[in-house]
Amino acid sequence: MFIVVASMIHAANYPHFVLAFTETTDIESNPDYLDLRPNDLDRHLYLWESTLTGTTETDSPYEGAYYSKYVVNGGWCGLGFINDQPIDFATFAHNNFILHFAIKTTATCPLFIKLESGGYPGYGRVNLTGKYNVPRDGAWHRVEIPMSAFYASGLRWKGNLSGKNFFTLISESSTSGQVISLDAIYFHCGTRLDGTTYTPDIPEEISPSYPSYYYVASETGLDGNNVVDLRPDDMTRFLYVWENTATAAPTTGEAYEGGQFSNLKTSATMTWFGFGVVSESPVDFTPFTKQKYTLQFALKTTSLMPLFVKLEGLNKSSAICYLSGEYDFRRDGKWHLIQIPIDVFLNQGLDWNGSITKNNYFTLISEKSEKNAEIAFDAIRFKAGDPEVITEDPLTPPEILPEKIIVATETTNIENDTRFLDLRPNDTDKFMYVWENTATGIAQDGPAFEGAQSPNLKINSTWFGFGFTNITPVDFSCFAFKNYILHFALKTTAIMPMFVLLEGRGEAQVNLNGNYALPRDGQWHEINIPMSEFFNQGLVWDAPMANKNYFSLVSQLSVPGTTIAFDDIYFYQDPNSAVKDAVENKLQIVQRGSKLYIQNADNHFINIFNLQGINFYKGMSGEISISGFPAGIYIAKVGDITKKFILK
Ligand SMILES: [Ca+2]
Ligand SMILES: [Ca+2]
Ligand SMILES: [Ca+2]
Repeated sequence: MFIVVASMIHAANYPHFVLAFTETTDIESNPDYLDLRPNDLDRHLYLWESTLTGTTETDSPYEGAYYSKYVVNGGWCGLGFINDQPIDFATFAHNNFILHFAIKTTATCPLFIKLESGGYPGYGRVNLTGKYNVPRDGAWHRVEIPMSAFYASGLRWKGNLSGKNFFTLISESSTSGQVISLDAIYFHCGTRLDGTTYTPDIPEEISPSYPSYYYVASETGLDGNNVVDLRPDDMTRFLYVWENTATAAPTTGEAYEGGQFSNLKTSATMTWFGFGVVSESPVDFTPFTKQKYTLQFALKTTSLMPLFVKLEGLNKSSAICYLSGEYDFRRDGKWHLIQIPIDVFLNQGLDWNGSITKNNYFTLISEKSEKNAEIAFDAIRFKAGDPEVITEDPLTPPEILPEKIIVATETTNIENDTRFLDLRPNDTDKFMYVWENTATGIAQDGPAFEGAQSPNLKINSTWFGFGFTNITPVDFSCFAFKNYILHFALKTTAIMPMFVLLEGRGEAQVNLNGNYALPRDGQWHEINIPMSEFFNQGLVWDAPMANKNYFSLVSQLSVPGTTIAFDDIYFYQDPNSAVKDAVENKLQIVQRGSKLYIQNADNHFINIFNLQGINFYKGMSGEISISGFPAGIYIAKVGDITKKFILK
């Protein structure tokens, strides 16, 4: 077994401090620091819509010689730190960061921290409740929030980020004249700027004095020692489907556990759906704050709708976990067990330190639901201890891995040519469309970039977008087995921000600035974006998909009357990594009997593939059962580190 203190191990070559508001000096060209402090050039502090007034004060700052004092105007108020130009946030994928800030206030309003990213939902949010309950006593208090709390609530910080707030403090109900002071806002990986060490909450060892299971939906295990029955009984405990957003649907196929499961069909008209489980009589939840627990539940669906779990607690606290990123599951109509450590919720400020009454202790929600979609659930429980090691059925590679996936080209004679996957509009089941008449097709102006034709659009409004979508499912799993690059050409004189939006399971957007900027000179320009830019933000393309934009271009601030032409949109195989790279390095892999132990100091996601690219394991635990692995050569991928190993 490898025992490592995560906070002591840092990935080399990536910054260990990310600064938003500190007085740190002499860090120019020091690779340990990523300096995001406002510079009045491309990084700014915004006080939103004059909802508060800021001054710099020098009386007893928390850090250095000064701090910022904000007087709120009442009601909704907020401030944010934002970057205009792309900044590489890869360090957040390699290091376990902790957000640090100091706050001093007597304001009694609820407060939360929101960090932004691209894609959906596009942010993560942590309330200053529960373990982050700041005494409103007018003295300085340090708040430290593990980034995992923001990731679970939807934040994706992996690659390039621009035009997003990397720190905000918000209240939705402040009282005019109240004062909030801030200082020392930065991110660290265990060692603070002042050299002191952050100590994470270490839960106690599993104790028989605390329940081993809390069952929310189960037919088995109830006769165990010291288990708690939280199943709906229609007397004191209830399962509610909210506002008829779904109805019970017939159950077909095997249950995940026991002989029964539940199946819901989402409404034919509504665009959200949710259900919750609640108790009308008090249930002691304090054990959740004393030792480790893991929320486990099984889901089965083919719907691509985004889903999250929300848990509610005392003092109006709540926390959510998106079933994407680390907690993503395949939408293949088969059962998948989802496992979420309770820390993920407590670290968002969920307050379960007491008896819970009328708070939903389990909910499953989609705020962008698909209509008439079925979702089955079973075996909802809280289990003492860490997640179990589970081996998922491998993802099957498609029979054909195309070299090129074409969206808008004039390529001919490719029928039955397996090197191509043709996603061009055909007026049958694949379409290109402009959103809400935000632009109109006009005559081509000058030569095409490729072939003879290039569509030309005249923009009608202050935002515009166009996209390509299919109504008959197309298998996108080639994207899980090969590295592709998105290629397209644009021609415009319009000075407007633009981003490419791709949808699937999850979605992602890449701004056309920085490496992907194009001159607005009325000439053709090619843009190449590696698909990793999108996948880093939580987009998953590994299954058949329909009704999703596999290419769209959007501007949220466009200029009516201007034109934009596009051409030659396709995805091509990255020539530098036709087969996903396997680089040998120091990663420690040890086999003992039927188990494999992989060093995973930074709590990265571990994937194990065979040389055909079939995934044999996916999870956080470095202790992996290999009894089901055939002998052969495998590739372990831990974060961005890969290593080949042989099982005999
Ligand atoms: Ca200061
Ligand atoms: Ca069952
Ligand atoms: Ca063309």
